[in-house]
Amino acid sequence: MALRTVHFLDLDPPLRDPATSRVAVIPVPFEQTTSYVRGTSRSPARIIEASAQVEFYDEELGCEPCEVGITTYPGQHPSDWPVSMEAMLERVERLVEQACAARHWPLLLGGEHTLTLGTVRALLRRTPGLCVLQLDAHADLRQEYQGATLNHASIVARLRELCPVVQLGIRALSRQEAERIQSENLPVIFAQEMNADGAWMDRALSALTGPVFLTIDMDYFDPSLIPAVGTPEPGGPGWRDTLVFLRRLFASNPVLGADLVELCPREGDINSDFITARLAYKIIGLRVRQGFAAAAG
Ligand SMILES: [Mn+2]
Repeated sequence: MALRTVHFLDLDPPLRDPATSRVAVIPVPFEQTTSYVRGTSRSPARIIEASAQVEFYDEELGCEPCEVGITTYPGQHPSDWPVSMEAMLERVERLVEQACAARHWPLLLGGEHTLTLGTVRALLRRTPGLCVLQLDAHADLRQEYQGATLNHASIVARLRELCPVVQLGIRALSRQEAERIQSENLPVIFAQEMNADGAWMDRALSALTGPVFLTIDMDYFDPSLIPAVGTPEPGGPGWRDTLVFLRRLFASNPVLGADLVELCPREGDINSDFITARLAYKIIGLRVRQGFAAAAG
């Protein structure tokens, strides 16, 4: 099927002009190491397609965040991308550097979770105190998985070699991962701790030690909300609590970029694609509310 929309929100040219846009949507349709249901490489194109149906007006923010300009980088299709992991990571690194140099706030659409490593490498060069906030059902702390050290199930183990990682919504992990979390006292908030009193939000926010890169594996959400993921895990958080938390995050911490990864679109399920597009725009709106400095940012 030919996709109708190649620009996030299907914006008109003035609102997606790279020269004036403050936000870049960067598609990364890379998939190599997914272990259960495959298909996340189709996700960037499907999210962008669904985004054409998202309202420009944000009812909570009371504005149209797209007025800051949102440019969509090319490369939505898997055939546009290299097949090797290292080449993918190098390209992601270069694109994020390019985005920062052009004063585009980067929002990456995956693709498998490994791409986060390329983004974090690029951002760390500019901001050595960076820390990562991961929303995910899975701890992803395996030293290696299926013979590879660079794998979607090992991504947080690799990120932790570079910078602190705070983990939220975790509810699937191995005994070894659980033991590591305990013995190293890692900042992990399990889904079962995310009670209505909201104390987990304070804990998560106080664990962040510097400017934040936000990575959201879509399997973080309960599969009743987002069924289209490769490895669905029951008992996940919902939309409203997560939005309350993200509002607090953006109100209290500089957020230098974000990615949404591991959506695995399915025929007949438009909810997952649309909700992911909506989340992408919500995150852009929250970033817009933080404000962009006139000269740099
Ligand atoms: Mn996951």
